[in-house]
Amino acid sequence: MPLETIDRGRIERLEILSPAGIADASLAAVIPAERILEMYRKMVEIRLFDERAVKLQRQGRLGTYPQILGQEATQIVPPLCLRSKDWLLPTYRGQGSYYARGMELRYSLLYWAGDDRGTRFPEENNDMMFAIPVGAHLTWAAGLAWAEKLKKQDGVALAYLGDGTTSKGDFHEALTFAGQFKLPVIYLIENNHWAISVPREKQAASPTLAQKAWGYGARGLVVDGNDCLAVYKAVSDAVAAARAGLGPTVLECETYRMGHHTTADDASRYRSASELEAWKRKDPVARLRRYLALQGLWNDADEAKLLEEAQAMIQREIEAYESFPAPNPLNMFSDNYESAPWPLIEQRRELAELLELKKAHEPVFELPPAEGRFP
Ligand SMILES: Cc1ncc(C[n+]2csc(CCOP(=O)(O)OP(=O)(O)O)c2C)c(N)n1
Repeated sequence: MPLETIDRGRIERLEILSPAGIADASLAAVIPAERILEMYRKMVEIRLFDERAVKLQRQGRLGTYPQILGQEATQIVPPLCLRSKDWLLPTYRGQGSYYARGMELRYSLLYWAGDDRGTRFPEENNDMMFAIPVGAHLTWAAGLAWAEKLKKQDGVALAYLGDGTTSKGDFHEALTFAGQFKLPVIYLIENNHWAISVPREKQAASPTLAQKAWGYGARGLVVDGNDCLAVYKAVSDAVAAARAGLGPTVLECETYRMGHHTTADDASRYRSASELEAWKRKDPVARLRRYLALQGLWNDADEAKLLEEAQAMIQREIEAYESFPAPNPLNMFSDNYESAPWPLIEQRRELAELLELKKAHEPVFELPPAEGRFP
């Protein structure tokens, strides 16, 4: 026969926990109850934080903020499968993943207030700064994973991206490299179904995004991204495969952005209310709570206590954020280069002069407002 089938390919999808909170016992049993409770607590905390952050933005106490409402499982769970020395490369919608790794929420607020002190990660972590340019960090993740391999270390790099970002050249460059060199890297797609106002269907003709992995010699899996147990299993397996030298994995986690793209967006202009309603029924937080209650691990009193403690913690973080002393504008020139190029040295000198002048003429002299803020 002249026509030979070389590979038929398979698309597999992992879901352990049904929206009603019933788990596939054989798969759920491998995750300790303490771990699942930790996921739940952190998801509730980040949801409350997210809600408060939007209010702060509306009150003019924060800059543009990208909500993660609905994506708590993909934010909180994957970092819990990593060691602190593994590399984490989030997108701008990543404050949950930093929080899961122990970053204090006051720094997330500082970041979204446009203050570079907002990138104060815990010392022991290999956390990279938010990637605001979509896709740029995907090749960095491949590079970090390559360095781990060259140094014969067993560190893994986990990079997040959105469904829209799979259309960027960087995604394909990174995967070509990662597949060819069998790198310990995981690309976790938060398929939240929208890239600002562009729907997933317009993003790629392939039925799934995970299957793109095969073309590069990587593994690909579709995961129910609102199912914490499935996300935990999929990421843990991908981490184990990476440490065992089996190369990269692409995980397409199906989830939904329930809020606006950022506080600068209005999703009601391009998205139907019925679509949102359908996804609300698959809410990752409520789903895990149902599971925990059915297992006898959680009740209303536990919930009330958690909410009270979380609100108090968030309030403390907001107060800490708002009592940071004003930043010194000259700091924007620090920590960028080992030896700065001359145009930056010039700009720093000019700004220092301007600040001196401002001090001398305080009430009548104001610096011009900053323009071109993200996005
Ligand atoms: C290189 C680059 N081009 C364009 C933008 C503007 N931009 C910001 S977010 C976004 C859409 C990203 O969608 P997706 O990858 O699905 O991520 P999501 O925000 O939905 O998680 C775009 C085009 C950018 N930040 N960087």
